[in-house]
Amino acid sequence: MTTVKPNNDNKHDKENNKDTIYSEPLGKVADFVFDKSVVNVFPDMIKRSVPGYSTIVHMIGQFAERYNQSGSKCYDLGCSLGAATLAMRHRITAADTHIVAVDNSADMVERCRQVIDADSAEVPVELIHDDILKVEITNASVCVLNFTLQFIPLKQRQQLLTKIYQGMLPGGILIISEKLKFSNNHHNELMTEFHHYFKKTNGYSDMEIAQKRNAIENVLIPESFDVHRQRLEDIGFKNTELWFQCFNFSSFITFKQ
Ligand code: GEK
Repeated sequence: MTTVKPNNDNKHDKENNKDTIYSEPLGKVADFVFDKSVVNVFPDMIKRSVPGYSTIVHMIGQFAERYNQSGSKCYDLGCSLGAATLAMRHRITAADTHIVAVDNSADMVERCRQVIDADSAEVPVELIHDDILKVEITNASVCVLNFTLQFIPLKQRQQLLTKIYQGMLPGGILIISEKLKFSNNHHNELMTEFHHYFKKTNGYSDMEIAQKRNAIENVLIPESFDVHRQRLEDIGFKNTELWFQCFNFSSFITFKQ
């Protein structure tokens, strides 16, 4: 079997930026990458695939409004097209605060720049094309990993979160949204089934769901909430709590005191 790169060929769907990347049968499905074909359909893809995504993005704005500190930075790590950046940008009120948005996909960053330039809010945004494992984090009052940590190799997650902790100010908040896995197999399968049904009711076919699952399985590695919390508390974060969950999608907050 040959490995076929998925494509987005239907003219009507293309014009509507509809995600049809896995709508044709593929021989062997290649690992998922955040390239131009994904960038073109990303808002549609994430809205139809991640239950609660819009609510989570909106609430990131509310957290940023509450926790941003004068003269500090707010980081959007793995910013994609800047949804969380814009949510924060429109809610931050403290003087002399700016947002640092980082993504390692050149295609994402290029499109994100257009999105930010088209937005008229005043808070400055520094957009960086780099690996979040490499960027320096300093003077941070708000840090966001909105469905990004799950793409970081397991062995590097502790190192990344430690760097974030060290770069945060006392009183700062870290917001992490992740796909979860559950230790109870029955519950894990049930949540997976509910998630797939959510995608089906959003117009994805069984074949699209199955092919996307294959493409993502080596790339997106979920962990349980207990594993996330233990690692964060080992690093020094306090009061790690879930504030949102729908099936196997979650968002949690944790603090530097
Ligand atoms: C949103 N937060 O819409 N360094 C930088 N970026 C990375 C890395 C890395 N090592 N690994 C992955 N990414 C966004 C959604 S999407 C989630 C985040 C999803 C980037 C990757 O290029 C992609 O843009 C993003 O993390 C994950 O609020 O697609 O499920």
